[in-house]
Amino acid sequence: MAQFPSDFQWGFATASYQIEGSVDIGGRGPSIWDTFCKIPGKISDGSSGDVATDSYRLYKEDIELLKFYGVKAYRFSLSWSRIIPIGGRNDPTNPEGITFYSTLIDELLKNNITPYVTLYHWDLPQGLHDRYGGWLNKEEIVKDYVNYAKICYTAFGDRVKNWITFNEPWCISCLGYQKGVFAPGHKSGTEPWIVAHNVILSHAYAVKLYREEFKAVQGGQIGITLDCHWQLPYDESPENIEAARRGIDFKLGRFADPIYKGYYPDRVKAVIGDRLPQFTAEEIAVVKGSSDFFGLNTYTSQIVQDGGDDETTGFVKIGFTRPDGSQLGTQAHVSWLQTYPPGFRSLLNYLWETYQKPIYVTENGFTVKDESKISLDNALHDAPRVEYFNGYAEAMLQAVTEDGVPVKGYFAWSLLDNFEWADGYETRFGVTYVDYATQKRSPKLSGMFLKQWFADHVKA
Ligand code: PNW
Repeated sequence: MAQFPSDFQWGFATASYQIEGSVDIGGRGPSIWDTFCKIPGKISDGSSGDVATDSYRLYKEDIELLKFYGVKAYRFSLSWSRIIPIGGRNDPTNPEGITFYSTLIDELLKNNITPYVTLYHWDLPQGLHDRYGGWLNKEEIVKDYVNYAKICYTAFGDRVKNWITFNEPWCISCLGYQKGVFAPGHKSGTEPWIVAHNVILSHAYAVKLYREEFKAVQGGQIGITLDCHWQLPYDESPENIEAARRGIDFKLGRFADPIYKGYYPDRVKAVIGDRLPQFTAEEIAVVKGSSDFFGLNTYTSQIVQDGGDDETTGFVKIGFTRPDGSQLGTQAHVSWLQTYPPGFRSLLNYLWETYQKPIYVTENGFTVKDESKISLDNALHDAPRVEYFNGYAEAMLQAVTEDGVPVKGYFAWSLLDNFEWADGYETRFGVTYVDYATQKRSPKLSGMFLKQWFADHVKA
């Protein structure tokens, strides 16, 4: 049987605002997501992360679950406003918040689970948004983010050896500042490009600091996580083949090309023109080569056609229907996701050919249609999620063992059902069912499946 090498990492991913709750406990300051959830109509079920899976209090239960699934690693994110409640470089830190994460890290290590820590998974301190416009203000935000990163390296870097600076800059900029469906809910043609630029710079200067002041002593690695779905042209027409390339550049290349190659993609420059900020020579020298690995979040593939009016996609129409009317795969609870494992293998090959960095799949997962509406017993028998993970895990194994792509780790999204942003709690991505009335956690079949699959497919 084909297997991954023995040092292959696997586990589950979560994010602070989606699981912690306790938003005004332990000295935490508010984040832009606390504020955003209070705007009527923004969250489909009117909910928020106020309680979520209550993991700030129940983190030991979460670690028990991780042990039960037999993981080697766990990816979670830090809440910036738990560590620095207002957020800025001259604002006080919160010792209680630092102790919380320190204890979590110790407990993981005690159980032989390697922490993979994301510094920023979308919950900007509200204080910085109010003070100077948050991600829109280059001079301030880069310095404040680097200061926050420094506090984290200092407090946790003796034990944390795997750092992820940002989760999904595309979602931060396009969903937060262009479509307005994520915090802070802006709708603008210029802001997403400014925000994306400032996120790239914040990432790069935080990596520079780690490499110059911490890496030699702490010996860790640091990189960024980008999100991308594989794009298949609708047909063989030159316009649609070109649309698929442009779509990948607008989703991924706009971040990956500066970071791994040192420049914005031509296809993006051609469309965005002078709305695309420029890097100074000094900045681009810091940005180029600023990630030790390729962190990838991927959920689906898309069938694309030239045209439409959506700049976030690069003026590419996205669907799942082939010319003959057939669907790409099994439809998930959310409209943007269908199961298609071959696209995952293609994407892994594309990333390795294009960027030549070892890959960590930092998120991959599925949400079963109507899982919130069926009985607990039926929800626990999540066959479509098992089918999804089986297909994606096999595709990744083939990419590694047959195609030679260096995938080093895999984190399924998610350990638990949790607060699914604008979709609230009805959309469930967990391999563990959460009864929100009692906070009782129950493993689903998919969790059991992954436990067995990785036990079988990673060399001892
Ligand atoms: C990711 N899309 O977000 C996030 O990193 C997670 O926090 C989230 O829970 C997970 O995927 C599931 O949605 C995405 O519209 C948000 O294509 C939106 C999209 C993809 C991923």
